[in-house]
Amino acid sequence: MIRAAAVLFVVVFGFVLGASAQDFKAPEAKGRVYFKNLKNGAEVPATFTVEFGVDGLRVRPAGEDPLDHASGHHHLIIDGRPIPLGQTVPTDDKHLHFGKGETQAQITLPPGRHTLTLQFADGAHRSYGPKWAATVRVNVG
Ligand SMILES: [Cu+2]
Repeated sequence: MIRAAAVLFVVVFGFVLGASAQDFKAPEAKGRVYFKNLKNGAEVPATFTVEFGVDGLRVRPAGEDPLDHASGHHHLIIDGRPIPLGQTVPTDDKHLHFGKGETQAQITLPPGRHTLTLQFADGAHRSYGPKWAATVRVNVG
């Protein structure tokens, strides 16, 4: 049993390591990501729902196949910038991953002006770059 677990660990870990930089490819599809329910300059309450849209790529849970670059998952970046192509999206309170394939989220922001950036990335969280990002300014009342 222990041996089986060790073998499984090597296989899984090796697969994750195997999906390294040289395997990264930008999507060939044409399309875009966009905020479905927010326009630039939108006035929003402190807690609000953000709906994520993508055309041209499929939404797929993270980790299923990091080499499938016809799919990926959404990330929401608060008061930041798009992540350069191929770079891993950080995980912190300003970089939210929606690795279950979520297409919307409820977030809470402090009052004032903020930017929200939607960033699409592959199953290993490697960014598809500014071409697959969208940014809106919001004003939290
Ligand atoms: Cu991610």
